[in-house]
Amino acid sequence: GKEKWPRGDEKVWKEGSRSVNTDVSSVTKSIVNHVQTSLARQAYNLDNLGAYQAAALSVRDDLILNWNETQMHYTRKAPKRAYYLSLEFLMGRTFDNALLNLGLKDQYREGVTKLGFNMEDLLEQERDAALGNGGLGRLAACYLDSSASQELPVWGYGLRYQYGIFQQLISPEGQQLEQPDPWLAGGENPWELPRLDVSYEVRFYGTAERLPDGRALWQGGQEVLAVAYDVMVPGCYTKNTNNLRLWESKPKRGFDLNSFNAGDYEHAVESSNSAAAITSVLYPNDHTTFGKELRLKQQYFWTAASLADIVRRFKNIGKPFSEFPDYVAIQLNDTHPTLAIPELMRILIDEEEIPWGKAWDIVTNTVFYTNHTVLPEALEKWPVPLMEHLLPRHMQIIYDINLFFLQAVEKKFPGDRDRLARMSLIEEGFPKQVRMAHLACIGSRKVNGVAELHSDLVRTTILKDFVEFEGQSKFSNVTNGITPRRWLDQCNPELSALISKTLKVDKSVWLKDLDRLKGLLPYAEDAEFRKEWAAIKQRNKERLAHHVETTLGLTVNTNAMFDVQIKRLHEYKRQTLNILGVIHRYLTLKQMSDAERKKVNPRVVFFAGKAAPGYYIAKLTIRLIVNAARIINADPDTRNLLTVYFLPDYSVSLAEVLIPSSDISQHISTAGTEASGTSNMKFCLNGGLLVGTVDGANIEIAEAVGENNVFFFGHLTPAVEDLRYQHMYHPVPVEEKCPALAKVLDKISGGMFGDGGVYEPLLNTIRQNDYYLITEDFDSYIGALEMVDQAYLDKEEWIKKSIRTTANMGKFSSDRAILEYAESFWSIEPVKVT
Ligand code: CGF
Repeated sequence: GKEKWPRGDEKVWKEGSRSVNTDVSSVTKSIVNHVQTSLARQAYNLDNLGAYQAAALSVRDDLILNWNETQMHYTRKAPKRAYYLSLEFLMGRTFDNALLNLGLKDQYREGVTKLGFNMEDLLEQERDAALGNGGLGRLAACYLDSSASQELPVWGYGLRYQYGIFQQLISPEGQQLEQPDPWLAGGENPWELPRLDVSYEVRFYGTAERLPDGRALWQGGQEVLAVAYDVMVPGCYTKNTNNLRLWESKPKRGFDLNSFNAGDYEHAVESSNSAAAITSVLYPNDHTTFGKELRLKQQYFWTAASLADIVRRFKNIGKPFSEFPDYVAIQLNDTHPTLAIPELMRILIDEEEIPWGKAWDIVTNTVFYTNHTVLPEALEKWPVPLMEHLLPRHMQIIYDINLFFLQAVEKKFPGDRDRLARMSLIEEGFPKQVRMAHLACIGSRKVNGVAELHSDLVRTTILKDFVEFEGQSKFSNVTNGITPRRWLDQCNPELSALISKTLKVDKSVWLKDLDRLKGLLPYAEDAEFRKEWAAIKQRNKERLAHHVETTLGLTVNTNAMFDVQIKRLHEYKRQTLNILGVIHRYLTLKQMSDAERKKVNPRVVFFAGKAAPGYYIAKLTIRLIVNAARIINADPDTRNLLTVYFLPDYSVSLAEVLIPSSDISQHISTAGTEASGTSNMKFCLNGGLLVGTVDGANIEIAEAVGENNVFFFGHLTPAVEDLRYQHMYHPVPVEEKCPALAKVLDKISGGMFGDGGVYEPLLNTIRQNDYYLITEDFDSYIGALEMVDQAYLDKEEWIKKSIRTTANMGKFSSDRAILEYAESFWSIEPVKVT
């Protein structure tokens, strides 16, 4: 039945309420209104930044309307919801994305033009929200976009860091320098709603006293406040606008009055600083954990606030806790939020007075865990003494979980002490450590990896014992995906338009049903279509060249093949292999006659990516790239044929310009080390071909687009362990194993790119035990690049490959991935806002 109007005159309310601005004149009115009132400015003194801010505020109004309606609708319907807990959300810019998802880009472009501005200039004003390191954080952002677009009731929970990932500068010597990214310093962030009324107290330290009834009393220590900031996440061509709730830490009472009275002003200010410090900075490490107390504090602060919020929302529905898993699914993005498991146990047992067994049932039916890496250095462990100190009650709960768990293991495998030691939540040693992946695994209903090969490796290596104990069915795979909204429609508008025109389908349809791209396949045979396709690639190259020219003052040869490797700097990703390959190419070119050189296809190699500030070898790789580029680009013999650029400060926005321009991109990790990779998908979706190892999602991409459209090389995963063993016990010098590589290394040592001594530590990683198998894969890598050159000579055939690649990328939409999570894990359904 119709709800009773809550207050006042319904008619007056209805007359006063507005709807989303959909025509140009209401858009311009709204922008002008924001210029005059929100910004207190006028046409006379309005610059691009001001115009962007006013336009953003205008879109923000629209988002708020949809967001409000969506949240109200979800509350009324009370469906089962899923919560995506991620310490990183690498959102990038919002303005363009919001306009496209709302279907308002054209109206805004026209409106902004009428007001005397250029849309592209305004888009450039926005600063990236860079609250993530790389793939894991960007995946979370894609999943939010897909959840909203598929009208799924999903919320994200994260932290509102004051400082996102550092800004990368490159010194003249080629050193990476880091600068803080105070992304909020510009004032208001139009894409978030501060919810100062939504806050929770979070406790650290203190004592936990066990009570006879199984509960415990945790008291004392430090209490801080978690305050909510809501980021609106618009779906594509739907009203559904989901929520990303980010927590900011605040001191509980602002200042400690007792300290003031005691004349201890400094102490009072200090404690407020220490509360604020919790969410001040994103840790800039991808794949390494350092056991820093502040990082553990961040993890607990965020999981505790999120769970308090989730439990409160559940209680509002008025159902008994036994039904909690029917209303709530919690996805752990990696082990970072694993404390959600003991925290939910603590809430259920200590606060809701639910007995242990029932509480454990609730937890293990609610929580799901995604693993993103099998690299040993990335598997999170926390020292027991630190846990005991910071979270005394949680440590008790972890010990109890471990006790029950090991009893069950012992029952199934009597007397197998090695197995117990391997599976325990506690790793023996000095100090003892809590193994977070084990805790995440046994506390979850399902565990998944992020690509087929990776999920197999999870099952057969790091969690093998757990599969033997709990059975196969708990362990599965969800191959990662990317949102075609940002990674095609937004970053490559011309290609998007060509696709709509060719398929004769509106983009609102195919962008949400990406398998429709298959309809492009017959057009690979159409010469006219190929011409259009190639022309768009060419214009995207020019767009990148223009960007490089305006930001770095460098001229790029747009007639060359664009060869791109952009990702975090890491030994396993082997940017080193790439730059050594580039130097090999340079040496080969140098030896050629003029006549031979005439036959060579020009190539421009782009690198971009950040290294963790403490990762010495990765930083040396950057230095080698920059210095090699300096010498190579200046050589008149070769510079028409080979140039190299390291583009500083890689970001989502830079990726949006780089990806559509690439002819070929490199995904060349040592087999078995890259869990999935997601930029590989972005390049292929934009018609770039891929050179790569048989690793991560490369394998599934090749299955989808056809192996003849991918350039594979290198040893396969099963060989890797054996090769490493040989390197350890039967080393063969590089000169013998791979003379071509040895020559390259000698040139570097000999000072071709500046003082060779600088690079010795990097070169020694290859000469000594070569853990990432560069010597083993070098020849086949060079072979693969030659195949690329060969294939590129036949332009028409290359374009066909490019078209077929895009056409077959439907599987890699994050819509497919999120629907797999929704259906097979979370059991949630779309709730459309009408
Ligand atoms: O997660 C990664 C990425 N570096 O953030 N991992 N972690 N941890 C993997 O290495 C990538 O292969 C993967 O694509 C990404 C998202 O699952």
